[in-house]
Amino acid sequence: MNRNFAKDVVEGLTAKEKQLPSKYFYDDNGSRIFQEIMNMPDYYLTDSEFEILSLQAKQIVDALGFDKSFNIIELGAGDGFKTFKLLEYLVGQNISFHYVPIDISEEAIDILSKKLQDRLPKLSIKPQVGDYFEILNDMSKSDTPSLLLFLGSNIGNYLKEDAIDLLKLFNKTMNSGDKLLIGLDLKKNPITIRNAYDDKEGITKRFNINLLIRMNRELDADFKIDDFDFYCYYNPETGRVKSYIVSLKKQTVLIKKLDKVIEFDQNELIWTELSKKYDLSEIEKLAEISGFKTKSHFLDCKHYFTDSLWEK
Ligand code: AVJ
Repeated sequence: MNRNFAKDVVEGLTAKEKQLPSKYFYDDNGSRIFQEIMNMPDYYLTDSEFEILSLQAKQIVDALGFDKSFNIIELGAGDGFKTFKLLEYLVGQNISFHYVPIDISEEAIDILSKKLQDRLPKLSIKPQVGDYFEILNDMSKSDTPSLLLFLGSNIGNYLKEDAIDLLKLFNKTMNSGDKLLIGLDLKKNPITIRNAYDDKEGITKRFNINLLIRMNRELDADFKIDDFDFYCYYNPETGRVKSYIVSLKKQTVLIKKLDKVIEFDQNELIWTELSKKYDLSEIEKLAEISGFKTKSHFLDCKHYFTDSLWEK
C-alpha cells in the first residue's frame, strides 16, 4: 500500500470539505486516460504547446545561450509528444545535449524511451523514474548547465502558495544561469476553457472517476462507481477551473484497508483538481517571487498558451 496515498485519502475524505489531490489521477490507467484527453480537439492546451515547440524551437534554443553541452531535464515527461519537436530540432542541428525525462509512471517512461530511440536514434537519453527532487539534487552537483522543462500547464494544479514553494524548490536545485521553460495556460474566452474540461464524450469524467477505482483497488474501498458523477466550472474572474466528483445519493463507503467509513450526503462534492489560467503579468510576478528572471514568453498564434523561459 502506498503510504502517502493512504494518508492523503484519510485526510481528504474526513475533512469538512472533502478533497483528493489531483496528483493521484496518474496511476498507469489514469496516465492512459490523460493521453486520451490530450488527443481531444477541445483540449487545446496540447495543440497550442505543440505549435510553440514546433514553430519556435530555434528561438527557444537561441534564447538559452548555453555555450557548452547541457542537460534537458523534463519533469513529468508523460509521452513526450510535444517535447519531441524541440529534441528533433536540437538533434538536427548537431547541438550537444542529454535528455533526462523524469516521470512517476514507469509505463509512461518506458513507452517514451522506446519511441524516442526509434525516432531519434542519435538522441542521448537518460530516463529516470521517481521523485523529482532526489533526481534534481543529484544532477545539480555536476557543472553541466541545465534546462528544466515543466510543460503542459502542470504548475496550474497547485494553489498559489504551493506553486511558489515548488518553484522555489526547483530554484534551489538549479545553478546560476540554468533555465526553466515552464508551460502555462493563459486566460482566454471562458467558453473555450470550459469546453476543454467539460467534454461531451465524458473522458474527463472517466479521468476523475478513476480515482474511485484506484481507491477500490489499492485501499480495498467499495465506492459504487455509478453512484458518482463529475462536475467542473471555470471562473474567469479568478482564472480557476475547479473539478469535482459528486455523490449522487446519500451513501456510506467503507475503505477497508484504512479501517474508515466515509459518509456522503446527496450531491456532496469531492474537490479533485485546480487548473489555473494566468495572464502574462501574473506569470512575471510568479517568476520573480520564486527567484527567477523572466527571459521571454513564447506564445502560440492564438495566444492560448505560453512556454515562458525563466533564468536563475
Ligand atoms: C496535466 C494538470 C495540465 O489541468 O489541464 C486535463 C490535467 N485535468 N483535464 C490540466 C487535466 C483535466 C491537466 N494538467
